[in-house]
Amino acid sequence: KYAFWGSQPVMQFSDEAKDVEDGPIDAPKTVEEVRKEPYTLPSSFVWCECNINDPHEVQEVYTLLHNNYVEDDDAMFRFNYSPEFLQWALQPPGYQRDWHVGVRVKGSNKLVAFISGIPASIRANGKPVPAVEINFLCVLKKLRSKRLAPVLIKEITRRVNLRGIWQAAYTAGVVLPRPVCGCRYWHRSLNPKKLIEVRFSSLQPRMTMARTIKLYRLPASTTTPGLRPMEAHDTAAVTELLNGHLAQFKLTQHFSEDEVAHWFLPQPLVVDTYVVDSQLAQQQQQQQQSSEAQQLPAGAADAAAPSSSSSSSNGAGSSSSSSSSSIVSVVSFYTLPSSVLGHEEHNELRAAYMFYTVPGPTPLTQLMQDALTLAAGKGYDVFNALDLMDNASFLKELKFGIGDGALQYYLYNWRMANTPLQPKELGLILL
Ligand code: NHW
Ligand code: EN5
Repeated sequence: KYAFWGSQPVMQFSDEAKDVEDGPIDAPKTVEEVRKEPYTLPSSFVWCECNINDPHEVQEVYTLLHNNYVEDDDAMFRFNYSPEFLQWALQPPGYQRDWHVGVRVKGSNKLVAFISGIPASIRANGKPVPAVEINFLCVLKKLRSKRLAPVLIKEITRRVNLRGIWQAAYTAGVVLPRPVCGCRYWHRSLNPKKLIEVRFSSLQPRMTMARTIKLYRLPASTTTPGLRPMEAHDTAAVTELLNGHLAQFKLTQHFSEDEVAHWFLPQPLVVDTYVVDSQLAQQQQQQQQSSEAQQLPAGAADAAAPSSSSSSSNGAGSSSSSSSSSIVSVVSFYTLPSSVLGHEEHNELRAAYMFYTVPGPTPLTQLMQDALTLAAGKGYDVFNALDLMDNASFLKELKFGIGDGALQYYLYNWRMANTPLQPKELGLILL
């Protein structure tokens, strides 16, 4: 068992929690010592670099994943990352083209396998660990169980090591040596009728369809005053809020401003980020009060309206940051549809996945209720979240139900004391 992973610099199940200290597993190496030649593939295949900016090449990666990527345990749904999403996911600041690794068939040139890495500043127990995040490992179904995956993993390791990076973070649905944390997926129905039709969920005993639809109905509009889409000029404020919030978690990521702009500025059908702008909240409150005042008999209006001279602009904003920004909270989600396999009527499930969220002074449950409202309004069928960070505090109240899938978190060439972590100690989200 684990012929490959047993030979890699990863924590092993045999490692005892008590004698583990944080740090690298392999003896430190230099770039000069890294193997210069690519690993050998079976003779009918060749390595390639996938140029994700080229519309044809991103389509090839899209098609490989569309037909061969991750499915649920019953093979009813398969992740269907869009080409636009792949371009976003694979090209953050500092991305390397040679970390978008493909395998093609000699002669036909067909793309049959893929693996990718992107740079990320990981923090483990407060210590910065320069790392890559590995994702989108995929081998064509017809080529499974031929030990191609270990070759892909060794080759991307070599290419990452050639740039002086020695650690990686990755997630998987399967258990390998050795998870740093195990999380569960939770699901919030937005379109219960469709979810039941495609058998993503089932009608609960003693529930009718009509009662189920009513149970999951969301308001037409959000409730948090000052909630609006993030804009480019919010980047510095969001960076400060996000890094400040994430610092409490034992395993997390640290974001530069450029990275925040990349990962959070809204892109339709890729990523959605909303901020709570306390200044806007105050304006909205004043507008509401003055419109309420107009409903009153003449003369009463002056008494009801707040004195507009007291616009000490940064009122509520003072609660969190030293800067002069009025941004106090952040909530975000990304779009990852799944193909519905073998269904007559429906072929796609529209899913939103909770991304990073900073509650600030806004109750997290309220912020997430607004995220659900926004996602429902945009036509998503389901909103998914993991039980990490503070999510356990809202999942049940907001009518999320636990899924049948788990997500394991891993580190390559880094040991962490006192692992596995509890999900609430984990502050890292991979796509
Ligand atoms: S997790 C999603 C992975 N992709 C899929 O599940 C798609 C559908 N499945 C496939 O395409 C997110 C194939 O089944 C794959 C395995 C390609 C998964 N991670 O070639 P063989 C990510 O992308 C081990 C790691 O015969 P196969 C994260 C397995 O335990 N290892 O299998 C990726 C066995 O090793 P063992 C996995 O089914 C992180 C060996 O592969 C794995 O034809 C990668 C068998 O290979 C998985 N998800 O292909 C690690 N699934 O020891 C990055 C199976 O048990 C490490 N295996 O004998 C860091 C690198 C960078 C370091 C930089 C310093
Ligand atoms: C790399 N970034 O298993 C990630 N999904 O629960 C790679 N289940 O959607 C690793 N089986 O529970 C990803 N419905 C690992 C996850 C792979 C995909 C996966 C699970 C996560 C999932 C659904 C459908 C199950 C279909 C049958 C599920 C129940 C939802 C229900 C809603 C109403 C309230 C109760 C729960």
